Amino acid sequence: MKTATTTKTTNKRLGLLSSGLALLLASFGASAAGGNLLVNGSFEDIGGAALQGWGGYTFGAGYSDTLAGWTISSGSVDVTVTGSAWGAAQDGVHSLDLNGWESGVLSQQLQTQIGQSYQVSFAFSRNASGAPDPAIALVTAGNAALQLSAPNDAGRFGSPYAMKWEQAGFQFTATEALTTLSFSASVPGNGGVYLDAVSVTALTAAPVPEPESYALMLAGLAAVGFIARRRGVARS
Ligand SMILES: [Ca+2]
Repeated sequence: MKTATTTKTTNKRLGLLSSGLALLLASFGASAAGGNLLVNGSFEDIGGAALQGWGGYTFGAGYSDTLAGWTISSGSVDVTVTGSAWGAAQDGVHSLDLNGWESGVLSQQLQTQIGQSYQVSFAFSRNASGAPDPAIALVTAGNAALQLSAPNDAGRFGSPYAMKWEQAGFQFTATEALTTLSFSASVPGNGGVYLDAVSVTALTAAPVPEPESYALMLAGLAAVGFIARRRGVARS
């Protein structure tokens, strides 16, 4: 009888202790989530955009179609389709020329955590049929920036119908609760830097836990302290 009672009490204590630890792990695990924070980073969602006469889709000021997740604050951008006469995507079937009918500025606002570091990654190429040499674009996020230069060298970026892609990226640390990732074409005309598979991911857990994490940690410690006290009382 006594043995059975003791076992039951111990299980209850272990249950309380493990639920406290589970809360602790859950609260810290949430801040280290590593998914892509961008919407439509691969430009696969073109909504109900109308196919243009040149064989792709144009988005921007003066065009009725909108590109899910993204803002085109200046000029226009083109989305081209693998299998058409324009472009061969690096991911999925769509990729984006930062120069639509003219140089474009493409951006997306992200919810970020101040002090948290993030990785920006993407594939880039160039419009091999018409872009200036080199095609140039500026990428910014928070206080970090990267200039992309895609020269028309010996097939490095392939042909208009079979583009070759290169990987690029950089890191930034958020200083605001909202951070804007922006791609700006730096060359005139209707051909420029191509983009695909854009992602932003959190690099590590935030260095400073949120207040609710502290609360959970204290609750966990209190539970441990309570169990220790109970054991002390039982022994004496
Ligand atoms: Ca794509």
